[in-house]
Amino acid sequence: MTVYAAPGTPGSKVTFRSRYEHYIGGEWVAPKLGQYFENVTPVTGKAFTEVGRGTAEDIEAALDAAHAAAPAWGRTSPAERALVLNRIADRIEENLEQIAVAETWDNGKPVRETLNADIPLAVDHFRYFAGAIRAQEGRLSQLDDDTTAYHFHEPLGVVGQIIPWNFPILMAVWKLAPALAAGNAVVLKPAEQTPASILVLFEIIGDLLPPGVVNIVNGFGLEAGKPLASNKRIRKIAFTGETTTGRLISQYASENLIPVTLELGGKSPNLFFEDVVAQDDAFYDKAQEGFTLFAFNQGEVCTCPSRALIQESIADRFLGDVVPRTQAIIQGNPLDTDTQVGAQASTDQLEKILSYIDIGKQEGAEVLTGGGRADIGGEFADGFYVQPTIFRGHNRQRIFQEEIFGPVVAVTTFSDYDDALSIANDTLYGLGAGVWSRNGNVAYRAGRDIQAGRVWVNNYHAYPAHAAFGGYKSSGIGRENHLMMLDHYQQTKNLLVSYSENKL
Ligand code: TXE
Repeated sequence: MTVYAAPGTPGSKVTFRSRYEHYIGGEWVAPKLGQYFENVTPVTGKAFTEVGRGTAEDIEAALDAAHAAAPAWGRTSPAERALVLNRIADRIEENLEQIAVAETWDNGKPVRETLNADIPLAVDHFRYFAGAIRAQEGRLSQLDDDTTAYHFHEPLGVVGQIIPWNFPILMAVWKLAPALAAGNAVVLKPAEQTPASILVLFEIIGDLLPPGVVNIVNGFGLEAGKPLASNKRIRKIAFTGETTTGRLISQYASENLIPVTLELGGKSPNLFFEDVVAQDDAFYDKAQEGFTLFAFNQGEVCTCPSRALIQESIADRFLGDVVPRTQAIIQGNPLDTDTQVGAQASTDQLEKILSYIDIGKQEGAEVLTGGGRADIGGEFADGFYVQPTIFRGHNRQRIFQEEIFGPVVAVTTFSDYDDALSIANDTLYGLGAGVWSRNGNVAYRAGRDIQAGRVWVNNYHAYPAHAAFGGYKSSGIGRENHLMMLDHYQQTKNLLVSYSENKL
């Protein structure tokens, strides 16, 4: 067990500045209107720094810097860009603990996750796209003996990216790595709940990029996000956030006829077929662990397995095993490496989750464990902690249909395969899903029949860089991760060349 010291206290490698400005053109630039907003840590509920409150004027300054940098960056060779991305990955790795603690302090998630998942995955993402861009080739079609069609990949130019607060650094890197690999310059707006950790990251890696290739403007959705997403000077907008906000982003983008990629909400079903309990072995243990992952990252994950569907014949046995297992989850100081569940990212999110817990109770769903705010005590008394909560009810209840985005799972049962699939697909969303079965045919068939972009079969919540991730239905447009992501940040140039002296 290691308990990291709180940032700014003796023994901590992290000292946040008392005030952060925007990062524009490789420099720290004060907001044009001179306004700042407080950044609160969910760990203690106290403000720890203030951050520039961006407006349209700051977005324009960032776009000026991005446009100045884009042509030269776009002309660098894939090998040069790969070198830069690999250097960024190395630098992050060298400063892993510092960045992980900063991320934990900003977001509230346990340091065991930032140290072992968020930041290492960010490192791997830069390395993956460094390799992917070097391996990418154009195409050539031989139309006839004298005529050739060349297909080149070209960057889009300047792109906008809007980031949520649930994985502040990783969600930024999911978007930055492919955009930079493809040769674009970026203006990025972090979420107002978690603006600081990405700025700590750029204090560490900023010098590795030419000035203006990445620009960061903080601020609120309507004040800074909208002027970016609706700007005529971007060639693409990428967004992760709420489905209703995604619709707005799509509207802004349609005005300028630019492409969008959207990663939106989810209400992911996690299906447990009766054969999982056939033996009390490692597989059954793994399946139970797969159930408890609803509390991973405090449930603030767009693919949170927030609906568990259990075959009726095993429901009592399975719940009898997973309820105590959920109760054994260690919740506490996010800076303690033993802690498994930390704090919700913001006071708004805390209130939203608690209100859904009330809704579940009013709807008549049965609380099997949890069901309220968690009392961590001491210096954490004002932090934003919620008990991992299991409800049992039916799929038409609001807690089964609406995204809670907290450590709350709604459990129901199914009779057979068809019943399971009809409940699983009875949702607006289609981002993630889980299937647990020892029967390969059932697992494969369910994986294909569930309407979701990512179905984990006999595992859950793995996010490797080389597996495509994205939503069906109201969960989004486009994909992230995987080399197919490069398509979202490139356009195709076709040169149609005649080598004939006389033939038209
Ligand atoms: O999201 P928003 P919020 C879900 C989750 C959560 C709910 C609300 O259920 O409880 O959304 O969270 C920027 N133009 N997810 O309010 O508003 C905003 O500043 C341009 C799921 O934080 O979508 C922030 O940077 N930008 C999700 C980002 O959009 C705008 C992760 C996300 O904020 C804007 C986060 C506008 N008009 C929340 N309005 C996931 N899929 O993982 C807001 N923003």
